[in-house]
Amino acid sequence: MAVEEANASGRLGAVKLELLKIDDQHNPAQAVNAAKKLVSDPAVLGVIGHFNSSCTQPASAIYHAAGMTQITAASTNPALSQQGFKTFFRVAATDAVQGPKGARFAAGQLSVKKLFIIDDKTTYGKGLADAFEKEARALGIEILGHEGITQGDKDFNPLLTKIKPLAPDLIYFGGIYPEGALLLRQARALGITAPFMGGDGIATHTLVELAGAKTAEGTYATMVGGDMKKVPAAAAFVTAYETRFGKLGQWSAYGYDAANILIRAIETSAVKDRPAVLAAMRTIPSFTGITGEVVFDAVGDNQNQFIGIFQVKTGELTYVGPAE
Ligand code: ABU
Repeated sequence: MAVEEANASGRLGAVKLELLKIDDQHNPAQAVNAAKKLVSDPAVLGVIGHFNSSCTQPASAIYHAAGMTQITAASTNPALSQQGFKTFFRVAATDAVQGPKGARFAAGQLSVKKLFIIDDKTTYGKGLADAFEKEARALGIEILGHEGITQGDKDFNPLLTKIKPLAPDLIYFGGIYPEGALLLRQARALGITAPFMGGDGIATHTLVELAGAKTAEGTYATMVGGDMKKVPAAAAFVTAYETRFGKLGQWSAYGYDAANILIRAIETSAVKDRPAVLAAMRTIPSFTGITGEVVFDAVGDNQNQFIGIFQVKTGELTYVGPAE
């Protein structure tokens, strides 16, 4: 939508932007292949991506070597911006903020005293779960256990059977919605009634679709943003998006803002080349997007580190409020 709007506006003169789409299949090796393919084409001026932190990490080294601007809308592992890559930018908040804020919500609003942590052993999932655990411990929550699962696995019954007699007040999951939905379904089938919570990896209506509305009911998730449907500046985008693609994805507005920032840099560079686009990125002190004010710091992170709390209520992922 951002590319189409830029082309329709004529703001790039006679130039028409072309959007190339590559799927890294949430596989780090495929992400490297995708990155190599993109940098090999001199017409490619920048990248919006990747989604998974475990894909962004190896791909970002390739973009850095090629001097190509990369803006991720969703990869939240804090180490990504600590690699010394001046080509790296992100509009989402990081898990160094998301994890502790989730723990504070669990201790405060949910009065959790003991919990069990599961992560998917990925750069994102383990990083988020570790950040959550550190703050939870500091707040006096008893950690009954912290175990890893493997992405793609389907049977979590052995782990859940071990968790059940521990009777946690909460099960926290650092991971993504496919495994999150399976964990929920299998936990409820075993009679585990403890509330379930995770980060932005499960903060999507797809979790509800995969787990089933009844099973997902009550699940909490932090999200690197708030309720886009209540943001006046996002109203036109939300309506146009949902008319065209269906339900708004949790990261859709972040992808739109990331694309518009890159387009602004391309415009500022007079559509010259990668070094000019990268230099133009540094001249954008702040960008008023539909997700709010995007202000990049020296390492490419957005200084706006807003985290929202969501909960599945009557089958809908519903905004609860800002996380403190
Ligand atoms: N931030 C959630 C999903 C993407 C990632 O960071 O791996």
